[in-house]
Amino acid sequence: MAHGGLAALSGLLSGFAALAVAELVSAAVRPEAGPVTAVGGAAIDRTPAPVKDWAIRNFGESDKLVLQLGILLTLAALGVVLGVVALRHRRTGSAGVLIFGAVGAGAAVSRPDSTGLADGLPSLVGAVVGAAVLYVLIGRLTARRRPDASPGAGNGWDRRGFLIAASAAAAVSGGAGVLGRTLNGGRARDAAASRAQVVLPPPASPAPPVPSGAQLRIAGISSFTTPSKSFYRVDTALVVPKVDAGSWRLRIHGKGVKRPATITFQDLLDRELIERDITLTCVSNEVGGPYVGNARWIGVRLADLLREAGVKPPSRGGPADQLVARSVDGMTLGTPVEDVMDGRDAMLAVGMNGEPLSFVHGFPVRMLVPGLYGYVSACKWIEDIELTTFDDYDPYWVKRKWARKAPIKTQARVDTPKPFARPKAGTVMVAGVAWAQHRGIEKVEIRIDDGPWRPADLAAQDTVDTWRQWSFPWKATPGGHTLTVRATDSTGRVQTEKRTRTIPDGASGWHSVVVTVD
Ligand SMILES: Nc1nc2c(c(=O)[nH]1)N[C@H]1C(S)=C(S)[C@@H](COP(=O)(O)O)O[C@H]1N2
Ligand SMILES: [Mo]
Repeated sequence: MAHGGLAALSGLLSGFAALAVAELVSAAVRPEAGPVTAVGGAAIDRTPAPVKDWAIRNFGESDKLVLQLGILLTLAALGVVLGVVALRHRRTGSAGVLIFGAVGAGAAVSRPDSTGLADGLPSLVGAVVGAAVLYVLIGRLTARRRPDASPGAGNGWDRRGFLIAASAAAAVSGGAGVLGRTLNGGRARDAAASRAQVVLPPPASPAPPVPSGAQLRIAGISSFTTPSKSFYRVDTALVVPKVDAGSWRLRIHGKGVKRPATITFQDLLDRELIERDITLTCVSNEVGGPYVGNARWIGVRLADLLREAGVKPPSRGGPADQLVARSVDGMTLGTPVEDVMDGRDAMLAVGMNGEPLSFVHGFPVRMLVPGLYGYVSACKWIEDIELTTFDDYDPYWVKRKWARKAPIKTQARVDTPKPFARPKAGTVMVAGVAWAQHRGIEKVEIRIDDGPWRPADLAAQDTVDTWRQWSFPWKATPGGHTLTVRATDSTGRVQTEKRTRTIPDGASGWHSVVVTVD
């Protein structure tokens, strides 16, 4: 191999050593303080909303995997470049490694969930080791052959010395990386064990059974209750937080809190639990999009906890109009105190579809407020509730130009037929779901091409906080057709035709599907 190639390999090995050592050190500090997680998190926070939307649209829920791969590929490319640079300027190459380590450390220390300067250690120690590896390897590559060198030595360089050093660097880094991974996995294993031990008590206030007529028997329609495994996931967490329920605490404090409280997971289970069907929707959901799901949640009424802490809603003279929920990964979400305390089933959920929350959906505890988009209400991995005002504090998404308040907009979606389907002429079942959480769906209408609006058949309504299925037996005639749907909520308001983007407060407009009837 030419020297240039070996120098590039040295750069790669240097990067590998840096990451592996960082992984090991992060086990002693915090797994989230590792450079890839920290830089990735910082990148997510700085990504402009349109790019984020684009990433979600193109990569869906693999967006985080794509980002991590991107970071690793970038680091590999940088390693190659630094290796080649080091061949001519040995110190500069190593200094480059140190500079990237400093960038990683800076990112780690400034993460919202950072615990201080210690979070910079994984990147720094990793970079020092990476820089040393590069320095030594390039030293072997550029060393002069000693006069008594064996015939196996290359043209003027210490081939044997290089091979030994390179193999040693690879082996030791590999070992450090595996050990770091294993140690970092320990916390996750404790959290998984704590989840396995959770037994959800029966709710004091069970949800009424889902009416049998709420689920239509039509192929291709969304199931009324979304199985937890296929429930959409939207969050900024590169690494899913693994929280041990045994050491979990929730603090309630802030403006107008007469009796600040710290609550354990067991405290929650010991209280009266409510069970409710609630349809959750993401503000990033496009018209017709997939980021909506309905589950049966079990948890504690949030308003009760707030009242016990002495909190009053603004309408009764309370000084705080915004509740800021904070998660273990530093996310902040702001919810109107009035909405949480107006009698709706706002809850701290501990269970989803009959099981403890899964890690991706917020174990051990998350917030839910029927009627509000997730980004202003549904804090996962919650650990802190602060009563404040909208004037005093802007949470994460509001800092990024999303609206302070965001009730869910009325929407209807055609689930079947799918876009560009080719159904046969005759009766074709058009069906889907409509939602207007906390108001309820009163009517759904269908329009074929430019024809008149005709009422769809509504499935039974579960509650006003859930979506509602609908269907329409369409006498399909051959040719291309556009099927458009719109809903009316129970206040009598018809879903607006006006198309808006998702930012700042949710997409509006009618969903339509184009099909060709054979
Ligand atoms: N900690 C945390 N909670 C969060 C988020 C997040 O990024 N971090 N995203 C919110 C958004 S935008 C939505 S739509 C819901 C999605 O919840 P799900 O992933 O369980 O469907 O979680 C909310 N809670
Ligand atoms: Mo969301």
